[in-house]
Amino acid sequence: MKAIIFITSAFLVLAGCQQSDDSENKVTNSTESHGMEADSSDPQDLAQFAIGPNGEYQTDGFDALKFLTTWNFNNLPKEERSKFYKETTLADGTLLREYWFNVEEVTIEVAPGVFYPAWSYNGQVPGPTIRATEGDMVKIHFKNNSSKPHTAHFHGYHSDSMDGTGGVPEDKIMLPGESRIYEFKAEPFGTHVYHCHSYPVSQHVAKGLYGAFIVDPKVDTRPKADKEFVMVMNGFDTDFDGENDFYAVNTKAFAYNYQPIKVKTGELVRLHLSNMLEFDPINSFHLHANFFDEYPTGTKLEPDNFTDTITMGQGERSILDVRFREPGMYMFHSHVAELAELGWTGMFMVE
Ligand SMILES: [Cu+2]
Repeated sequence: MKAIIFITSAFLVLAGCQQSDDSENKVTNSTESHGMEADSSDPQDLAQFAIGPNGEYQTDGFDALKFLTTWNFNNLPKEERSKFYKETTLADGTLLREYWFNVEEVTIEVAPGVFYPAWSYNGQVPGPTIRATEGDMVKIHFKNNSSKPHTAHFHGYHSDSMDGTGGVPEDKIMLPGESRIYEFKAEPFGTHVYHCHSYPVSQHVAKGLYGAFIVDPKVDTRPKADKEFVMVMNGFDTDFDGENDFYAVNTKAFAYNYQPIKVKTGELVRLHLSNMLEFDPINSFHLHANFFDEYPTGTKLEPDNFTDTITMGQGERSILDVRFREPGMYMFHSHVAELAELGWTGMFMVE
């Protein structure tokens, strides 16, 4: 483990030292951001400097481990949560789930000591995970607190005025400082995504405006999951040349190498996996020493596939169900090896 961490840290810190001349899109290195002294010419120094005592790196406040199991702001204390999420039962018995989202420009840490000027929903990339049950009403109050026009386009059924593309006049693109509401019924059940659809969409997605949108089936005949994890595959073009320099699941390169995902033998682990990677046409997910049931898009109650590797284009997603037979450390990564080497690699620690 230590060897893997050292090699990957050294490599990615080296890669992150590329600097852009574009002042608006400037990537800061950790020396500037922390205001502490480190010799940026020595990748080992920077790696030690950036990674915490438990293997974590989260100087931007984004905890990749917590993100796995966070939806509907369930990570926040009750009072704080009520600022972002509210449930109301309507007169006809329908559950209304309301969300409050802000579009904000923030600096995020995409690899130890590598900072990226992102565009975000609520200050995080991926944005907050929305989770509803089939038939619920979902209402999102959006405010654009950034300097560019943005939207939110949800996959799923909705009217054209709620499409988040500006395709009809009622479907308002939010200019800086503007607000609007998106409202629709949560359907069909499945693991979906949402993302900004302002133009150029490639830029708005690459900068970080996307998240997971899970709709659980009303009647669920699948085996009950013991643990569920949200995984959004993504990447970051930190030198702004139109190609990604770092790849990950849930933003932080190698995060689940530093902090492996803990599960138990025999329990059913359900992954809600989606691909929001810009610039690269193909992404994939491969699990070592095991096989999983795949429910493509999560829209059926029976798996369509039993495999150890799946391939996805942007916007595709799947539910993956897996049980581990033996304790141990099990790697998962993109089977596009270049992506794996540039950050999209993690570990399950099976106990
Ligand atoms: Cu946008």
